[in-house]
Amino acid sequence: MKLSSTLTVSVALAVASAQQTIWGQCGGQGWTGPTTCIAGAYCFYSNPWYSQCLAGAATTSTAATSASKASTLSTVKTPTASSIKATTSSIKPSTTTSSKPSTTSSAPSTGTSGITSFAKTNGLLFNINGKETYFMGTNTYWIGFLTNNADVDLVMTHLAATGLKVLRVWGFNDVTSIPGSGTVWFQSFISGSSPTINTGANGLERLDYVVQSAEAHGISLIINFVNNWTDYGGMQAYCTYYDITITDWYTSVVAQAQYQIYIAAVVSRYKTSTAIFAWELANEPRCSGCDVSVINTWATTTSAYIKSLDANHMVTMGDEGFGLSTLSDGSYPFQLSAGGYNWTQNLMIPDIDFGTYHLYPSSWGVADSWGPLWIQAHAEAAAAIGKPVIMEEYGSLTLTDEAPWQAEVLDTETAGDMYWQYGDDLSTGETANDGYAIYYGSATYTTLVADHAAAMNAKTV
Ligand SMILES: *[C@@H]1O[C@H](CO)[C@@H](O)[C@H](O)[C@H]1NC(C)=O
Ligand SMILES: CC(=O)N[C@H]1CO[C@H](CO)[C@@H](O)[C@@H]1O
Repeated sequence: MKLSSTLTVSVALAVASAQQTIWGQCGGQGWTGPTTCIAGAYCFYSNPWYSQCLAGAATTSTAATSASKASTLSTVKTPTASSIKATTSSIKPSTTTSSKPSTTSSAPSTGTSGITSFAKTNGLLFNINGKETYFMGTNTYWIGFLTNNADVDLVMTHLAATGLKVLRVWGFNDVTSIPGSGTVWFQSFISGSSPTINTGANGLERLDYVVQSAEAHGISLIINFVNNWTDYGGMQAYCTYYDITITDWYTSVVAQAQYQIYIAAVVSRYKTSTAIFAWELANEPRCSGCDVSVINTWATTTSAYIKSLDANHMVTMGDEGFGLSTLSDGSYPFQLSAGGYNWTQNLMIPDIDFGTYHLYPSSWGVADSWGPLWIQAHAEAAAAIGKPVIMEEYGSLTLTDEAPWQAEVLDTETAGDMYWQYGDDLSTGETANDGYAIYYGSATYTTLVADHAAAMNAKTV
């Protein structure tokens, strides 16, 4: 998911008539409804098919029309740790940062592990902690950026109590200037200095604690290495530093060399940990206007590189699942041009162990009722290749629309589904909400999370 609810406020948006409410649609091809938002909200451009009203104010004074999209996007600021409710009790910055990956494993000491074996595939399913099972999981992109261990433990305790098995977290946090001491960052790209990996107390030690807590609570982690989007730096942080275009990121020798250095730094810390479910190449990689061979070659090279560092763990893409012939109705998400890749072709890469896809109909110009087709298509295509597939992010702003998707997951050979996004009440208040959050303990949490997790865990193998 692209995060957009935590943008820095600077300029108020002019008021107009027929205004859309927060999280409602305010633009996109074919959209005939309101194009301005109520007071206190602004129209945020997501893609050519979808703009959405978000709380706060835009960083430009113009509503996000296609004409203003470039400037809107280029002025978007990276969310700060405080905007994702990091604790105010700051941890001292480490004086030891290193631009080289450590060569020895420095995995945190674990005490009693809740997971005794490495997760692996078994046909179209996974073996998790020694057992073949379907699973439900969720996403907390922010958990590695928290600075309070008790908050991390609280989330893990709640996930385990719910029967959720797999948690996806951001394993990257790229910055272009060094933030204040209480703000977590993992890698810096500062003009005039070498890219630096922060292995200190406000760096990868925060991810260490997530892994340690996951081990103790029996939760498996999917950890990814870079963002397609500019949230937490992303590919754009590399591109600005190396002065290359965004689509060149996948083929640039210098960008790919640093990306691999970063991968090695993270993988070396946890390669012996049974809490790692899989390494993931990127969050929602896309290559606009590129031949499908660009992403396919990058994914082939990178997945082989990860396996050369760590043969214990699975590797997956982290993509949205675009570019699919199976059951295609010709809509935008099925097209190769949507992401600049062929999903089926990528799943055939030997070192990609299972398939991922996401589901956000309202961002893609299709109806929520289209969801089951998307689920069925990926299940059929993955089965033909003989690898498991998971719906690793999904969300509707009408939360109840997700129930038929979950029913379709149960009806198909879909190994797991992971809703976007988990919400909880931490020492610093409620976690981020982009309109899709479902909070632990809420009535919706019972029906859409706890009940579905129980159904997935009980599904006959
Ligand atoms: C995607 O790749 C698969 C496998 O090579 C191929 O069968 C399919 O035709 C491709 N899809 C498109 C739309 O080119
Ligand atoms: C590196 C790259 O291709 N990033 C892409 C992320 O997604 C947006 C939306 O499609 C593209 O514009 C970027 O080029």
